[in-house]
Amino acid sequence: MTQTIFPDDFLWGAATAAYQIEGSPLADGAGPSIWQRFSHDPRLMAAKGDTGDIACDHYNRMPADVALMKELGLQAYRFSVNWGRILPEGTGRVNEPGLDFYERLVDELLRHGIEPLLTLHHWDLPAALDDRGGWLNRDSAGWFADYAAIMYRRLDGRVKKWVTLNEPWVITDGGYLHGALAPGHRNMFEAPIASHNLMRAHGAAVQAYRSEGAHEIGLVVNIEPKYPASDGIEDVAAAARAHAYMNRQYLDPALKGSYPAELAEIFGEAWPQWPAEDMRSICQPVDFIGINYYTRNVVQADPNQWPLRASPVRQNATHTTTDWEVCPPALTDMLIWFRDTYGNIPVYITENGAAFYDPPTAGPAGIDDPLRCDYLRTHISAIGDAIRQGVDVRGYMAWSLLDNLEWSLGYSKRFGIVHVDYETQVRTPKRSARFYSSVIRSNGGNLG
Ligand code: PNW
Repeated sequence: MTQTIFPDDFLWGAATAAYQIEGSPLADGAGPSIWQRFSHDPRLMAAKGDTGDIACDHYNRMPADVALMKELGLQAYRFSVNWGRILPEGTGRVNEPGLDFYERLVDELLRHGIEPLLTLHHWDLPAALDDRGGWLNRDSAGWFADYAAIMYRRLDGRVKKWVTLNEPWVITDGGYLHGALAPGHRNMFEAPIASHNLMRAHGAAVQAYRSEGAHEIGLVVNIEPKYPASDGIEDVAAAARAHAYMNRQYLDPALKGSYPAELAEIFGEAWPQWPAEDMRSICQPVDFIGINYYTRNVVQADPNQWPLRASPVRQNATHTTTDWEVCPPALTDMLIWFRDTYGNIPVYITENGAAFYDPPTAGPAGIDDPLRCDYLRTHISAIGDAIRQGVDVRGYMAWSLLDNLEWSLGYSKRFGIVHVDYETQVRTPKRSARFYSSVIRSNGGNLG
């Protein structure tokens, strides 16, 4: 038995999101989401024809999927709730069969000794709310807090770890600035408003939790460290802008109550003056921050790049099939930066993983995915390095339990530690799943 730096109660798990795995998006009275609309629109969806209609059919196969989690030895499972299953119109009337599904999921997890981490919103906004302006409507903070309170009342106690939003940066950058993700807008004036309302929604849901719930709640952000391509002041300033835009835009208001000054520089006249009262309502004490880490960026100044005036410089390194550089040491750097900037708030790595091509058929030992095994091993080691330097990391969730719908890129990008055959819905653990099981069994003592 080798030594481990991971605390005894370190939580090892895997993550998914509702629209990416569930299928049956309109079953049992659910209302459509913006992803239902977006994926069915060939003008918007990059992977035309791929939708969440069936996905991994998890909605119908949930008990077997939980049994698989148990077989792999997972201690925790991070999933998200599709808001439109609970409130088909986004507000008002509650749809009991939708609530029942998540209640059954939570009970099944607990019966197997697996701790649920529940994300309230992972991008599938009810379409009915998009019709009222979606995240551009100031009322969205109240809509979200009302929905959140319904979930707290039903599940708090059984669920002890709650996440308000998954990756507000991706929602606004993809959904409102560049249009690659739902709802597919491309508008520099909308992006800051959507971001701000998302953060108001986060703050309102945390406040509602303090009156309804008794356990832990936090925010999940994606962090991508930005390194300047040279020591030149232009590149250094470009990296600082990229860092403020992607990494500090959400953490600063949530944890410090202010936005980075660079945002006004980036957005110019599209950046409003926000009321001080909004900033106070956003900056609510949280119990943890969830960090999703996939890659880093080396950044150079680029006057043609709208609106950041910065662009990434491709490195000579292994890249995943989503073209993300594999760079584990940047994960250690980022965790230390987080602690030094915001204080030693408990952190969960709520997503980390990689899309790689898997061999077309399974061999005798299953599906061999050496690059994904390496990715997991080196990134978990990088977290160990941060813990050794005093960062309070409490858990790790591999992205993803299952191959699934990679949003606008469809089913071609496989992030799963478990392979899904989309014709038969057969699940086959890849070698990375077996490797990860051994990491869990040894509490990270087998990393070498
Ligand atoms: C995350 N980026 O998305 C999401 O939380 C998952 O639903 C998704 O499947 C996973 O990562 C893999 O992509 C991200 O451009 C999308 O930096 C884009 C970025 C980061 C995270």
